Amino acid sequence: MASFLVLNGPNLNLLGTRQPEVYGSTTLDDIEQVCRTFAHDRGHSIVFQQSNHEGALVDAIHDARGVHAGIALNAGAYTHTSVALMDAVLSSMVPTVELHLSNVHAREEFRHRSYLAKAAIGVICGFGSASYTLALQALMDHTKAGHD
Ligand code: CA2
Repeated sequence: MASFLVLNGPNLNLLGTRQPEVYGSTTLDDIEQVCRTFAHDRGHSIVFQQSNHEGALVDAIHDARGVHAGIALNAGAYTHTSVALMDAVLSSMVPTVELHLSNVHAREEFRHRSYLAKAAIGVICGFGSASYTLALQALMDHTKAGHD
């Protein structure tokens, strides 16, 4: 049994309440339930967190070392701006999958750049809330394959 951290960045607490045409009507609580069930059904557990603060996200990534087998990270807009989060993922050495609800490559140019992608084992985007379970599946496969 392994534990995985599902970490969410700024404004994702608003999911399901605004801009449903872009982000759908599923709330972050709904996504947490789906992730929890998905992990439990496969004999694993998750810790689910959200913060609007860059430093708190850095702390959560640091604290994951030695505790979680992997991180499913939707860093929201910090994906496109934050060298600090990239450095945190690199220094924690916890396998991390970058994920997004929307297909960032089909959106504005500024969303095409990701600092996190340099540090992540892979990137999943564009599948709505299913991006979360796809990211967890990728982390479980990675862990099972014997990577650290
Ligand atoms: O598609 C994703 O998951 C994003 O990470 C979402 C971020 C965006 O900045 C990234 O480029 C792609 C934005 C999250 C904002 O979520 C909201 C939810 C409801 C209403 C307003 C914003």
